[in-house]
Amino acid sequence: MAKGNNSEYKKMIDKQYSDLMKHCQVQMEKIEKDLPEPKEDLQAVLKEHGVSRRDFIKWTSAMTAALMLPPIFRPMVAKAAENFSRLPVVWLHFAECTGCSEAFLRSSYPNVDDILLDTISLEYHETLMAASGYQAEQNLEKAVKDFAGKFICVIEGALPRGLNGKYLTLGPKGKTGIQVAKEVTSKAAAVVCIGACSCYGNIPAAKPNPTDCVGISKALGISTVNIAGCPPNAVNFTGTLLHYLLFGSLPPLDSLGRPVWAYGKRIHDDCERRSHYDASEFVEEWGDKGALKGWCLYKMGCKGPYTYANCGKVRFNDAISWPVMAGHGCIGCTEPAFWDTMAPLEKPLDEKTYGGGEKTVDTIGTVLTGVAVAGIAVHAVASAAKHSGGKK
Ligand code: FSX
Ligand code: SF4
Ligand code: F3S
Repeated sequence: MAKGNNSEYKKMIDKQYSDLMKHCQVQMEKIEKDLPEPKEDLQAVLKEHGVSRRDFIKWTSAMTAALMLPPIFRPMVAKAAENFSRLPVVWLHFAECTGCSEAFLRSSYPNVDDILLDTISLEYHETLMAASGYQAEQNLEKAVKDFAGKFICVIEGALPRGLNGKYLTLGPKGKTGIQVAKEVTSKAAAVVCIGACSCYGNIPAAKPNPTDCVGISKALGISTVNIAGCPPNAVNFTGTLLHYLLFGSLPPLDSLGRPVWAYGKRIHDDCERRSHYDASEFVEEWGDKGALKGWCLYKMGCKGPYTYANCGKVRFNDAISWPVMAGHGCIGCTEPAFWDTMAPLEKPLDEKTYGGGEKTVDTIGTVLTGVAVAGIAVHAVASAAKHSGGKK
């Protein structure tokens, strides 16, 4: 590129970032005006858990990069984290195993993301609250009324549609899950689905699906942000809420409702065993010499080539490990209907359907990438006009 063009380009980028920064400052002032005072002093809570200022700064750098923002946004990310406990959250549970809440809340060595989740202003959460029966129902009604249009509705679990929704009833009045979900989501600022069950139906919807379970978006006909995974990674949830606090809007989503910053690439693209895949070095049997050497798990059924998520980058349990690092292939848990479409989980997919095993796996991946990218582009146009988790 000619020198003149270079400086024009730099000017354009600088202008874009300075506009984005101004937008971010306006949004954060608005949030400070509109939302209740922080319930917790984050710096004090971090200190209590032994997280140093240095660790927090390191975390803001990593989160800023993960959200695809330049380093000048680090102080804003830190400020958004300090505002985390201002955001009122109503957390609903439907058909699921509660593994998502468990995964988020039971960390023996909590990192900044876990601590942020601890400070969240939970106005209602069936697993954690002491109230039950009529009192619980009143708490829910009060939270929805007091924070109408301002709270984030987080949902775990699928909704059964069979028997007019009666496979799942809740509370002393015996409301169906569908009724409760409609009442609450219609008053929320945004709906965030946690886990593959609320996103796409998952295990409760696996064949033969006798209760006709589906994900929230499909059951209610609304747009949802889908933090996919069974269970998902806490980082992908905290990052999405931080984006909301920073910009007053949800992050761009792919065609399946997943935030692009977290689900924009395939497991296969960020995998530490990828060089072995490229060199055709495969584990052929559990515990063989390839397994000992950390070779590729494709022939043991790894579905990384068909799965979009950042597990290899952010890992789990304070970034200690992730499925492929632990020695088992990815089972595709961030993809819709993976129990049915990715089975058998420890064998490569049917070659007739998917066209010829590992030789063509990248062609399939490229085709799938093309579909997802087209979805992202369509969503970007739609979300520019809408920019919230409201009705379709
Ligand atoms: Fe589903 Fe979550 Fe898997 Fe379990 O709530 S995503 S079955 S880990 O618990 O919904
Ligand atoms: Fe990694 Fe699985 Fe891809 Fe092999 S097939 S490189 S183990 S993601
Ligand atoms: Fe799920 Fe595969 Fe990640 S199984 S946790 S998407 S590595």
